[in-house]
Amino acid sequence: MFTSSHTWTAPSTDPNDEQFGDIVEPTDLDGMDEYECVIVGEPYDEAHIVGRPGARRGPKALREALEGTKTHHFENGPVESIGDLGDIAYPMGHTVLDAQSAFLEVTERVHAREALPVFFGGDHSLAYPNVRPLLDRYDSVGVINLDSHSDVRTFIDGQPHTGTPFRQLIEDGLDAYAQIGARQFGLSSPYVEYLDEHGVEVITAEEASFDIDESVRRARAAMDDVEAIYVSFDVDVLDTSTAPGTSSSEPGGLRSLEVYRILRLLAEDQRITGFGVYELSPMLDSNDVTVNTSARGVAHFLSGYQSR
Ligand SMILES: [Mn+2]
Repeated sequence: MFTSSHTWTAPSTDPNDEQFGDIVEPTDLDGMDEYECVIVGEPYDEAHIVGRPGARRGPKALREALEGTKTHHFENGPVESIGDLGDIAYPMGHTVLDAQSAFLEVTERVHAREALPVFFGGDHSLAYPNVRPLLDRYDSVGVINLDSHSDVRTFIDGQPHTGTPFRQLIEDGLDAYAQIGARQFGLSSPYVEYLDEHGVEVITAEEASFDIDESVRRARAAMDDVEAIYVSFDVDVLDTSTAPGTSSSEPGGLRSLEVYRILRLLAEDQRITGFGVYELSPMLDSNDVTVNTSARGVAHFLSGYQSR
């Protein structure tokens, strides 16, 4: 079910340094509840019917960047208690529907445990299997998606793809959906109508950049009545200049500092039950800027979560 994909080692030779490579430990389904948060790699990118593949290399790149990142946050202290389940093994060459079902069989077992799953995608079609088990486990569930795209498109040739996961979840009964980072001129009118019809809270990148805390307040307000919240971090929420290493990079996006504050504040919510990073494509990257920026985003989320 899992392949162990990475041996965590800290590159620093200074004995005073503590990096994620020093603290992340391999674990399995039976042992994962010894940790507060557990990494789950998902090296899959075959849902790029629209867009370029390459996100299958995201989990490895995220682990490598994170292991050399120091654990200390000035206000929250050091991040600790992180396990790594390894990667969910799935062969290539199947339909996206089959892939989502196969991932779902594993994510159901991960969500059945107490530790917070931290999914390292992979393309954004994985948000469906990563969130779907929560709909059965809680009375009401909301998603806050940091993304330039809304991902509520219709199927193509009967298949889901990277642009469909939140429509799939809404149709399965997702109670609340908020998007932070939507781009002007990035979405077609029929999809805007769909968002309006389903009461989705859309916070543009411009609004988020203008007032980060107000944007977080709006996203939280949209989650007012839900019992469980999943946060999805599609790295293309970042501006093209900060994040060229992603399939569908969009201009007019957020800076790294803005995304870090949003992630950290959202993670402090007591109802957080899952987190995922998506669409990191190292082959498209320039000087590892997207990889390093995204890994630091993971650190901020973990820090916020552990400060609750
Ligand atoms: Mn996106």
